[in-house]
Amino acid sequence: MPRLVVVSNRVADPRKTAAGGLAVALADVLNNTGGLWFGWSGKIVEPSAGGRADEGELRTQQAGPVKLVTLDLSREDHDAYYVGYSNGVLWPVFHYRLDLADFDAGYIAGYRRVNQLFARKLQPLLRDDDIIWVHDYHLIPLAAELRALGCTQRIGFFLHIPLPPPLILAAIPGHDWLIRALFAYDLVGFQSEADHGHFCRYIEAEARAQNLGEGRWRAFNRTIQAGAFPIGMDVEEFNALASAPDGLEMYERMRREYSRRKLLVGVDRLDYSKGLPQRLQAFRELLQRYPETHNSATLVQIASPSREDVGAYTDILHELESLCGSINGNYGELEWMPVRYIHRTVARSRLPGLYRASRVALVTPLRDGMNLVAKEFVASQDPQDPGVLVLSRFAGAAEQLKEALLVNPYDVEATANAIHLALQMPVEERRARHQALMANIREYDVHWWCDSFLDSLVKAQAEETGTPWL
Ligand code: GDG
Repeated sequence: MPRLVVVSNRVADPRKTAAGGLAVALADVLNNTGGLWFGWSGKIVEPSAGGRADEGELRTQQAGPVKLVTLDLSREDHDAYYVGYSNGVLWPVFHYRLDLADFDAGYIAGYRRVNQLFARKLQPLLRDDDIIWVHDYHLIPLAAELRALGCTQRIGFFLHIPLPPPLILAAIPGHDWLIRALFAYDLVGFQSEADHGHFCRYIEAEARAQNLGEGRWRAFNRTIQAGAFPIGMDVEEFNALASAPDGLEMYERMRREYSRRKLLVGVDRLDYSKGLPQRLQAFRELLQRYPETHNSATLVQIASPSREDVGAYTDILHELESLCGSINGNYGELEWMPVRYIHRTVARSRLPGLYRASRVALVTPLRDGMNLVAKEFVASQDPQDPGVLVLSRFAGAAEQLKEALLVNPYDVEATANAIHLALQMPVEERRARHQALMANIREYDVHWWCDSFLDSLVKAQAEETGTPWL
C-alpha cells in the first residue's frame, strides 16, 4: 500500500483525542498506511538583530506509526502568509465578505514564499509512490510548487471552507493564478455540491476549461478530477467521550442546573462567519415576541478565542459583549440570566454532555464550509428525547441535514420563530427528525470522507501533456 503524506498548515498529534475529529480520522488512515504529516509547527522565529529570521529547521517526531514533521516560520512570512493572505484575504472572500478583505499587495508574495518553502522542505522527504493529500486554503499553490521541483506523485487537495461564486472569487487580485494552481492537483475536493458548482462555473467562464464529464476537467494542459466530499464526524470517538466519566458528569451537572429551564446551546470559534451577532439578535427577538420564554429558556453560547491577531476578530468580540450585556440587562432577572456567554475554550470531553443536556442547538453561520458542531450535536442526543437542530441554510451541512429546522440567519424574525418552534416541538417529531439526521451522520462519517476522497485520488491521476504551467 502506498504511503500517505498529509500536508496542512498546522500538524496535530494524532495520539491526543483533544485534537478532534479531523486529526483522529487522518490518524486512522495514517496509522494504516504508516504515514507522514507535514506542516507549520505553530512557532514563529523572530528576526535576529537587523536580519531576516532563518528558515526553521525541520523537527521530526514519531507518533506511533505516523511521522510528524514540522517547520517554523519567520515573523515576516507568518504575518504575510498566515495573518495577511490566508486569513486577511482568502478567509473573508471565500466566506463572501469582500468588505473585510485586506488586499495588501505584499501578502500574496509571502503566501507564495511560504508555499515554496513548504515544497522545498517536503520534496526531499517524498517517495516516488507516495500519495499526497493537501488541506485547505493556506496551501492552494503547494502542488504547483512541488511540480515545479519535479514531483510527479498523485496529489489531492481538499478545501475545508466554502468556495464563493465566480464573480466574488474574481475580486481577489491574483484569483486566476490561484485557480490555475488547482490544476496542479490530480483531485480537488469541496465540502458541498454548491461549492463544487462554483468551481465548475468559474473554470468554464474564466479558464475556458473543457468539461469531460464525470467530474473531469481539462485546462492548462492538465486533466483533473473535481467533486464534493462532505466531511463527516467521528461518531464513535464522540460516543466514547460522552460515556467517559468527564462527559457523564458534565451531562448530569447541566441537567440538574437546567431542570426547570430549557437549554439552548451554541458552540463556535469566535469568527465573523459564524453569525453570532445575528444569533443573539434572534434570541433577543424570541424573548421579545414570546414572553413565556422568560425565565424558561437559557442560551449558553461558547465562543472560543480564535485568530486574535486579525483585526476583524476584535470588532466582532466587542459587538458580542455589548449584545450579551444588553440582553441580560434588559431581560434578566435576579434568578435568571438569559445568556451565558463564555469566551473561552471548553474541554472537548465536556461538549457531548453539554449538547445532550440542550433542547435546542443554534448553528447559524452566515457561511460555513460544513460545520461539524451541527453533526456533533445530533450525535450526542438521547434518541428517546432528542434536542432540535436549528441550522443555517448557508452551512455546507444543510445540504445533508435536511431534517433540521433550516433558517436564514439574516432574517432575525424568522429565526426567532424557528427557535420557538424548536422549543415547542413534540417528542414524536423530535424523534423522527433525529432518527433521519442520525442515519445521515452515521453513513457519511469521517471515515467515509477519508476513504471516498482517497479512493478517488488513487483513481484520478491527471494526464499532463504540456509544459510547466505556473
Ligand atoms: C473549518 C470550516 C468545516 C468549537 N469550540 C470549541 C471546540 N470547538 C470544536 C467543535 C468542532 C470544531 O471545533 C469546529 O468545527 P467547525 O466545523 O464548526 O468549524 P471551523 O473551525 O470553522 O472549521 C468548517 C471544518 O473546517 C472541517 O472541515 O466543517 O466549515 O470552517 O469540532 O466541537 N472544541 C473545544 N472547545 C471549544 O470551546 N474543545
